Amino acid sequence: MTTLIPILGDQLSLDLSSLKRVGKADAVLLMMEVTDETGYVRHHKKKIAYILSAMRHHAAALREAGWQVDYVTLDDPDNSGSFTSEVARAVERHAPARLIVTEAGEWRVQAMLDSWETLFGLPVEIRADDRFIATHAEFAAWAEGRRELTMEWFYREMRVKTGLLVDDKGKPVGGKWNFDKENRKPAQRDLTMPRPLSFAPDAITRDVLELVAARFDNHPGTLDGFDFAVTRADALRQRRHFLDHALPDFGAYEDAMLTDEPYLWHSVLSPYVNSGLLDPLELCRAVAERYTAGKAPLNSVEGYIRQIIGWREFMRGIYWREGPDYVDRNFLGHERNLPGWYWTGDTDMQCLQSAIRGTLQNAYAHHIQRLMITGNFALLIGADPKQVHEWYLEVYADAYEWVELPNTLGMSQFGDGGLVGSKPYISSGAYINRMSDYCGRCRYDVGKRIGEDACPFNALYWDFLARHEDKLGRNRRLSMPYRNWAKQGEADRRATRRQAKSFLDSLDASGPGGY
Ligand code: FAD
Ligand code: DLZ
Ligand code: SF4
Repeated sequence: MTTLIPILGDQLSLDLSSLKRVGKADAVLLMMEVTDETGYVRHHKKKIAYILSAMRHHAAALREAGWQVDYVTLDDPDNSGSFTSEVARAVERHAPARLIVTEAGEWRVQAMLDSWETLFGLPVEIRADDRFIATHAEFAAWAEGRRELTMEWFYREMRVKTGLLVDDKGKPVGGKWNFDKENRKPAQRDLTMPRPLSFAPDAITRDVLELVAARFDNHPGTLDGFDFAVTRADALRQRRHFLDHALPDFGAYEDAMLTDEPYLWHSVLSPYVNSGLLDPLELCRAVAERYTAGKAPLNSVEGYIRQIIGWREFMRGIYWREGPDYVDRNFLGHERNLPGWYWTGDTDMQCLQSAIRGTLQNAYAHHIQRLMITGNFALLIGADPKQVHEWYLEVYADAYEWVELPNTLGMSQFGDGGLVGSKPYISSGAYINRMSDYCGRCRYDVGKRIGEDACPFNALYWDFLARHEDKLGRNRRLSMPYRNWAKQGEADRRATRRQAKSFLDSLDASGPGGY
């Protein structure tokens, strides 16, 4: 009795739930490179190269572990282009008695999985993805009846559930659950700064790079310098390198930004965690051990673990709880096109130029660049949140809708009206100047609000608050800036709004966005 087990591109884990309690001799594993997946947005070239190469290496690892793998490449002339049509062909080839599959990471693909039983007239067992810490039911039960869904409360439950940094009385190690206040230092350029490891492409990766160069030339980003880990062994090397060299200062410099330093003390592990090469809980345990061994301070270790068992799990919970229509929310009614230079980095605003050029080069930007540079600017100009979402989904190697959408539409663009974040993440130039070295290199003057050389973030910040006073004026967390705005003289307020309008007009005049 053959069992057909489709393995999707973000299910690259040897102990995936669909592989448990299945006899290797009776199973065929199906992996599919399909144009539906490579083309549902214009993924960055490096993102496609990473996923296809990691898939091919994973197929080899599965075979080595004794599984039979049926692998369909993108350039197979018979490739029919979608998960469903490829499973249909595989059903013809292998005549399975049943299918087992681990649930998909997003609504779009889950709908395909849900249709298979009827379509193929075979039993289809869809198993929960146990690489996550909270089940869907656990998140739903936690959220049920709460007026506000606050990540911090959810995170504490995940700390207790996993036992990470919790003592034997259920209390947080160090006496506090959260050390975020210690994690807001600006960084200085330093010759001893850590750098992620670089992995030279092997023959499999070189084949993939050739394929991607030929087929996805019109996608954003570059393939130059592709050096991702594409196997679990190399992803583990990257993990070890992070633990040894960057974790101790991760916390202190978590929010810092420096020109031409795309990685700072970040782990750069998200592509590996999200596609399955690294297990999130195993990673958190390795991080916690560094604290126990006295090799990394608590603010760094707690901060890192919070990102994974707190934010990452919370975002997944929100994504599945809110349903497939979440993507259409637009609480602030924003409709502006993203400027075309989001796909080139050709702007003289140094902060945006640095974040976008780094993104196009590396398919990576660290969190505070995503949130407080590209996200902040898009929100201040009133960009259409769906366009912003598609941009983030395209350009980052770690972007899958379940994690990208709540981060972008929810946390960054306030499109859900405050479900993910209790206030919009906006700032004027002052915050960017405090946390980075961008402003000193910029043609704009961060100290000015009015004038040809005034930092655009300054007028845009106040204009945003003024434009949305009806929706945001009663938000307790914005009472200070609204009081401050009210105190500014009428003439100053008018001048600020005129300055913002002329900047926004010039953006609109520069033509439609899009790649
Ligand atoms: P580190 O700073 O080293 O953090 C450690 C790990 O924590 C990350 O690898 C990641 O797994 C997790 N993490 C940290 N913050 C978050 C968060 N807010 N949500 C979920 N996980 C988190 N992350 C993605 O994995 N995919 C995305 O598509 C994505 N889109 C984002 C879009 C926007 C607008 C914003 C503001 C954030 C987004 N994030 C996304 C979250 C975060 O920016 C990235 O996880 C992080 O930058 C990845 O780099 P790193 O591995 O060096 O992270
Ligand atoms: C993102 C992506 C890309 C670019 N290509 C493939 C592919 O060819 N085959 C595949 O199995 N997966 C790919 N993926 C990842 C899938 O989109 C991802 O597994 C789904 O989003 C899961 O919901
Ligand atoms: Fe960005 Fe303004 Fe600073 Fe220039 S001055 S880098 S636009 S914040």
